[in-house]
Amino acid sequence: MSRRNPPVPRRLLTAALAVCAASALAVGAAGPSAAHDHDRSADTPARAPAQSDPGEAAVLGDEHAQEHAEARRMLAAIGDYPQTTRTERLKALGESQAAANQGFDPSQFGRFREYFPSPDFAAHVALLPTGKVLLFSFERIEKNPEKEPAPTGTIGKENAGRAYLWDPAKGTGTSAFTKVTPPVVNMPDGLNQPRPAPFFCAGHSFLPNGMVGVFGGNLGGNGGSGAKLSLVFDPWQEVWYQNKDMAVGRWYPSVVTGMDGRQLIMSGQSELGWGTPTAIVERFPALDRSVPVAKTDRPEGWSVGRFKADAPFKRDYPHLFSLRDGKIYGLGRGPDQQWTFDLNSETRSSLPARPDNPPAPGAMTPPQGFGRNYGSAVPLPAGFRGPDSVLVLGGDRDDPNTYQLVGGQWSKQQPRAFGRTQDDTLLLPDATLLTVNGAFDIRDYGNGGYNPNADLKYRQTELRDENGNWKLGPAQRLPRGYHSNALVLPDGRVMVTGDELQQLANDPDINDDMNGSIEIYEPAYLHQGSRPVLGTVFNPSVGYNERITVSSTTANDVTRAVLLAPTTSTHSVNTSQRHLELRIKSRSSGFLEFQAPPSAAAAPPGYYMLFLLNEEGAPSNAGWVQLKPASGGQTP
Ligand SMILES: [Cu+2]
Repeated sequence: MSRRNPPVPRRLLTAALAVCAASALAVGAAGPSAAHDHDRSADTPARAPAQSDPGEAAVLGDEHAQEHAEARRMLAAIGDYPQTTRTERLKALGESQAAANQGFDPSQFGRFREYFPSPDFAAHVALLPTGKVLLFSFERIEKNPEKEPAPTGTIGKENAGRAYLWDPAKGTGTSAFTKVTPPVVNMPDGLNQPRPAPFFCAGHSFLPNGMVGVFGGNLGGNGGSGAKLSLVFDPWQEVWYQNKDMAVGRWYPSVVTGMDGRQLIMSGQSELGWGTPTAIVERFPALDRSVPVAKTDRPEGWSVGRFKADAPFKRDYPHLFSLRDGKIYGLGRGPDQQWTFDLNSETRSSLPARPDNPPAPGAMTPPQGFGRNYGSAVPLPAGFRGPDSVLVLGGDRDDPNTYQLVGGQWSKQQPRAFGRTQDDTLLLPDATLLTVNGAFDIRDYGNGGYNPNADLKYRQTELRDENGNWKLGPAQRLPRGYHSNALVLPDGRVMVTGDELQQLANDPDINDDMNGSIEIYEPAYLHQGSRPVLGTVFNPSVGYNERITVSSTTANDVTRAVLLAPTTSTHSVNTSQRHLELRIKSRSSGFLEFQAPPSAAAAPPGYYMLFLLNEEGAPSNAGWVQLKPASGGQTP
């Protein structure tokens, strides 16, 4: 727990925050408050009350009439959100980013490089084993970022999904994106209005054949009610398959792939609406089928099965991980909802409560057991045999501490610079961690709800070294909070995307079909000089403990080889990512031989990126390796 090298990062922190305060103000001046003359008084406590209507007050009472008056004033104040505001705001963000990042040496902190339009808001992302990225979300019902843009409350055909593939090999223009519309479904909302499946706010993870199983979504209305949708995206054919509905609707569920290659689906608000999280646990595929292993194993019309134990999370989107002991760890947002699940006995056991900080004085106290907001959690790298611990980071805006669960015990670990929610923390190939994105609250960047003006600190990255110490890094261009995402690309760069509110507020052309944006971050390991070269992976599909042979023109410079699981994430929940070292078994000029992980508990079956690293920590471009299930699969 000792802090080994705090002076440098702390000084940079102070400098960066000084820049931050100034540029946050600059953004405000150039942004909506000037161009848009927009009264955010509803978010400012010390303001004159709106004038209530005496007639209304006589009927409704003073307090209720006052609420109506405030609502009318807010609506009148919102008005239009013109393109000039978006353009000026985005320009100001570029300027404040450049100013904030002047002092950051790329060889120590990495740097943000590219920023380009994307067709999708990308509330959900998945890095596919083809190297392409699946982005999906919803058709917007609103262009004004100060109103709710998602059709969460919409019943009928406007409640629809939308999906795209981005192929990084094709660059950053519109031709690098392909539309992959989800299956057209008729939702059980009584309206008989088929539309592309409203699979946003679902949960997802990978199947052993590289496909993405997506469960739940938005039925529409009741504050967020769950769809029973069960879908699979096939990255090889680039199509969606529809499977048999789940037993229960799920809005905001979590999904994790276990050592058996099956997906466990937990939590989510049921079809009855918000406030009805289901305790039912389901499994895909059901036990009457083998798991899909070959690229041609096509889950279509398959069933989910009921898992015997239940999972009574009081809130949605719990963190789920499969750790080295083969158990599923279910870490709820409430501190007292921490469990393990045994896949063989189908039972649930309790873990100690997480020692979260009590709410700060004056902070709004959430109801008992509600716990953290959305925020990141990561299974920490732990060598050849897979992760045996989880670090819970974000989700409490007042608490910068990080909490590690290892051996069934919680401990406080080194804090980050400040508390943030809606953040994403990635495992990088060199076993360091990167936090990007974040906000004060849901659709709140420090200046009130639905106000896109963001405190610059939430745009600032934070980096954790292998000893667990944190330092602040460069600032991203766009603030990204609720519905933000990030993932490591096979070339080692990091893709940052998501958050429809900010993407709407800063859209360079609101009338084209490019709803979103992507920003690319190059970690410091890409600024260390030459990189190892990975040639051919001779065993692209391999069993546990078997040998993986690769060619490399820099074989003698390779000091480390790692497997990094691809990310699929949403709402700061990323159950897939995982980092394993590989033992180097032999080395000859031009070739390297590694030992695959020992078991499916160490690394669940599926596709992994294989990176070679040199002494400076620079990674090669990744090759893909499929770890085959121990007991066969759908095809021998
Ligand atoms: Cu959502």
